[in-house]
Amino acid sequence: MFKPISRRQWLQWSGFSSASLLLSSCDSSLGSSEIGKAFEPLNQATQTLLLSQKPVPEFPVSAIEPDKLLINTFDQTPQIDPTRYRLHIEGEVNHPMQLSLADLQALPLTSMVIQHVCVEGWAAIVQWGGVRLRELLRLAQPKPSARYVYFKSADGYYESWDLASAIHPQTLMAYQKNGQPLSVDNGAPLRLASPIKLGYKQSKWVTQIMLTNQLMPTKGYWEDQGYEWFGGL
Ligand SMILES: Nc1nc2c(c(=O)[nH]1)N[C@H]1C(S)=C(S)[C@@H](COP(=O)(O)O)O[C@H]1N2
Ligand SMILES: [Mo]
Repeated sequence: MFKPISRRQWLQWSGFSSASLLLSSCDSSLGSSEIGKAFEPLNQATQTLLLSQKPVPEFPVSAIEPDKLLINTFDQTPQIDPTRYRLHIEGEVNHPMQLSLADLQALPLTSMVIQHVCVEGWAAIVQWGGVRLRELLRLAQPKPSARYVYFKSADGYYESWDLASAIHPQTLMAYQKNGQPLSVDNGAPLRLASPIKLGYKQSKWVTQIMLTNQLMPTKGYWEDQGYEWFGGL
């Protein structure tokens, strides 16, 4: 059942090789033709998954709890120069990409007020603003073989999600919190935010999104120490 990952896949994921980036015709800025692809469907299997997704009810802006979101970082806040920042999208996609912050901010902005729940015993109602991960994947065009989405962060954190949760309409790559630019401690320039997963699934400082056809032996920073993988809410 479980197939060991290929060397190439592992190298891509662990970031020891940039060969995949060099081989792909990716550009650091989105041309108008790339933007046009945002209106193309995802692949057929993924498109079918979309039909099964119900939005989670959101809270009014008045319910935001600005002091309740605690900074929770396993190690140290990484240093990222926002002008040099690139989000890499690769793996089982037809169009590997590198997106700058300007590229991301040129895409449709979605805002939502949801509850963030940390298994350490706290929760906070937060407003997140950003681009739907679904839109980014639409640009990258997942191959039919894509089933999982790995997120790599600048502090060494890593996570993996099932594809259905990744393309949920309320799964965002956020760059705003409570109507302001995201603070560095909260994951700037870009973090995951979604009302369907526990706090530890919501990677901060995401630099790489890699689609895979299987779950690898390393599933997530906390999962590899015993936390449950799906982490659903
Ligand atoms: N890169 C990275 N992302 C991370 C973490 C981390 O240590 N590193 N901690 C996770 C946990 S356990 C929680 S509860 C939330 C906390 O987000 P916050 O610090 O913005 O409140 O981030 C999640 N994402
Ligand atoms: Mo957490």
